Amino acid sequence: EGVGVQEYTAIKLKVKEWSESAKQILDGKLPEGANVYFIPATLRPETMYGQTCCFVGPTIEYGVFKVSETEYYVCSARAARNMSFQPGTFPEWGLSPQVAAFKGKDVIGTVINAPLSIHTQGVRILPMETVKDTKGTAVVTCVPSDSPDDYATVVELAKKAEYYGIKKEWVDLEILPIIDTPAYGNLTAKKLVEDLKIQSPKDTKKLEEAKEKAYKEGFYKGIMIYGDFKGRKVEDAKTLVRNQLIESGDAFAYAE
Ligand code: A2H
Repeated sequence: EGVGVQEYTAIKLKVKEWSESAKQILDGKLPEGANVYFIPATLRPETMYGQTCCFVGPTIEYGVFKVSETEYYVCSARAARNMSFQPGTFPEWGLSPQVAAFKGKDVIGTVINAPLSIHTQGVRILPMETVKDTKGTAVVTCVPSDSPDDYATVVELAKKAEYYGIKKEWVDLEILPIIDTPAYGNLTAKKLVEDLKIQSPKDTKKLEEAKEKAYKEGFYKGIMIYGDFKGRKVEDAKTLVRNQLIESGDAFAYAE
């Protein structure tokens, strides 16, 4: 990753309904009325309209960390530690310990609210084998229109829903066109995954290429075709949507 600092936006996805195994693990560990958030780190806040689910690594260990009397965040211990050194996230770190732990697989099926997403009824926590514990918060919000990794994973999950222990309808949500690009149209990730004949999320080399192409084209040549900044360049919309999400309390800055 070099010496540069990566400036992420951490989005607050509020839990609406825990999976059955999560309910058992969390029993008695959270106060009545506590709000718990999964906090994916993203480089593309302007795409949040198109969130269709949120990924965790099934074998990764997550903690539930107390932020205030009423707010708790789900992320890796590594990310929580990083946040404790950044202003504005954990004001009382040290007094606000980890209250619970679970594996990603324990929370599959949990329903969360994804800010700005057109899927306002809520989206599901789903497994992604390629999530890294060493990057961001180890939680990844899924935008299949613009992220080749996300698109390849939802195709795989839909194809083998039973194998992954999920319901097909959890993953089979409408893919919203958000950004139009000269080279790949308005579903950049789908187009690149198909053009490069990417067969699975494990086609790492081809996915690297798709990611690179999607990012360059989307970020530098893309035009927003959805949301409050429709008609604006993606380069400009990124900051505008990020600021909007932070102001509404639905996101915060996270760097590492
Ligand atoms: B991005 P960089 Cl629409 N493991 O957000 C695997 N991937 C992770 C991760 C982890 N622990 N933490 C974050 N990510 C993903 C949106 C998006 C992203 C779009 C298009 C491209 C894209 C929706 N998913 O990233 O290695 C997150 O996915 C392409 C690079 O720090 C995050 O932004 O450069 C991005 O990777 C961070 O990757």
